[in-house]
Amino acid sequence: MIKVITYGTYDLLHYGHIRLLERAKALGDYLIVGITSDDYDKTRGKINNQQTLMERIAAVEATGLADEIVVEEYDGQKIDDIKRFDVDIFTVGDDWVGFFDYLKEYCKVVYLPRTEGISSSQVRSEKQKLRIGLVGSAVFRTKFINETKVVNGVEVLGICASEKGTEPEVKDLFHTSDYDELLTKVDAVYIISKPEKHYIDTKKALLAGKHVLCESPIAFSREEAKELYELAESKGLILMDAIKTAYSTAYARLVLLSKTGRIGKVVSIDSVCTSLRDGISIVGADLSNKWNSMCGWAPAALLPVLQIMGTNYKEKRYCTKFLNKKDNVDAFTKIDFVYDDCVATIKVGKGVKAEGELIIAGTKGYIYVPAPWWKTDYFEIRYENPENNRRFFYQLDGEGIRYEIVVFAKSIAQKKNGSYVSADISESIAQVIGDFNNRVNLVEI
Ligand code: C2G
Repeated sequence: MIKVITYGTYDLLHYGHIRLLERAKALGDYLIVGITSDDYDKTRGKINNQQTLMERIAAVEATGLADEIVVEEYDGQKIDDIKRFDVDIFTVGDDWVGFFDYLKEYCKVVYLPRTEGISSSQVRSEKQKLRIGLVGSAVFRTKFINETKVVNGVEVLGICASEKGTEPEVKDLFHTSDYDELLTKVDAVYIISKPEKHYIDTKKALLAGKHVLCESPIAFSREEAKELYELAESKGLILMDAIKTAYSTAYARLVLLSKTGRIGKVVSIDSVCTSLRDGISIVGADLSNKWNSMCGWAPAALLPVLQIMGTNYKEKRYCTKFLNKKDNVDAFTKIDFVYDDCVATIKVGKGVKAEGELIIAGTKGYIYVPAPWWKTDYFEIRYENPENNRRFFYQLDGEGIRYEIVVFAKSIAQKKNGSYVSADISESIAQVIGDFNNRVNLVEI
């Protein structure tokens, strides 16, 4: 019996895939089809899959061409599979010609002509592109625009700069200072205006029927944030709080791990986020276009606390060192949270530098995420006995921003909010910022 193996993603299975499978099957008597896992595709830079692994498997199964299906999860697995299944022929489309010659050591390698004129990207892009407008200061603009370029089905159409930016104008985009004009031309906006404008900018976009991805905090009080989510819901629109850290696979996995009991019961979280590069502590710095430490860092620093311990803390206390109290510019803020059976501390600073690590302490061990933890691809679980320690690595591209854009676009397409930052957490963040602004339980140092 001649055994043939072939691999692919098979997203939105089309005629090109089916023809490939038919010819692969015809090369022998038994066809094994390897289908890439979602995680493996992420590491290969394929982040746009419209279908989950299970949906892709079901589609290949339905062709009736595969005698056996395996999931491809890691680089080098093809060698393992070929040996394991005693495969005679490996085959794949000739868009890969030469790439898999290393398999010739293990079996025959056949590159089949690719079917012209059809591809998953084409099927995806036949749907109308999501047109996004950017609103506000220029700080994150270039990064965001570059990240949209690697996501299928979205395009940045224009920019509304109501505040002066520090970066050169981005070419080929339409620029306006009139927000209403921008809103008439796009399907969705990404809001990066100054934090005090987030609420009003978001509300305006929602009232105009546009989907919103807004940098955190989306408002300065829980009530305002809640109002925005309710407004979005009532109009069938997607509102997402943009915290890129939530979309780092390593971060998402460590949050899940913390809930499985691997480190016992979580008792304490220390989350530190600082940076000096904004220069807000330089004497004479123009603070008009800068975010304070709380708005710049607290949403990210709070994320693990609220996602792991929940939003029902009993008490919180702020200690702040102000640079300029009148304009609410803090050089450093430390917040202590007390829950029924656990505690957390976050430290944020743009005028103070500290090690940006995250430590989640439990009764059996702790999770350690080295600096800068908010854009991490790596963490460890550490125990009393170091022999039991475990290390975890998950590829992170574009600091999580591209995955965030993918989720935003998918949520809009499927009319279902898939944000990794729930409304409850987003509202809680707005409250923590609001209470700071109102000096609730705040000690100045
Ligand atoms: N294909 C084809 N004609 C097309 C499109 C795809 O013959 N118009 C073939 C590809 O060459 C591949 C298979 O269909 O052999 C599956 O394609 P994809 O789902 O795009 O998978 P791919 O990214 O090519 O992954 O480990 C995975 C493999 O490297 C292939």
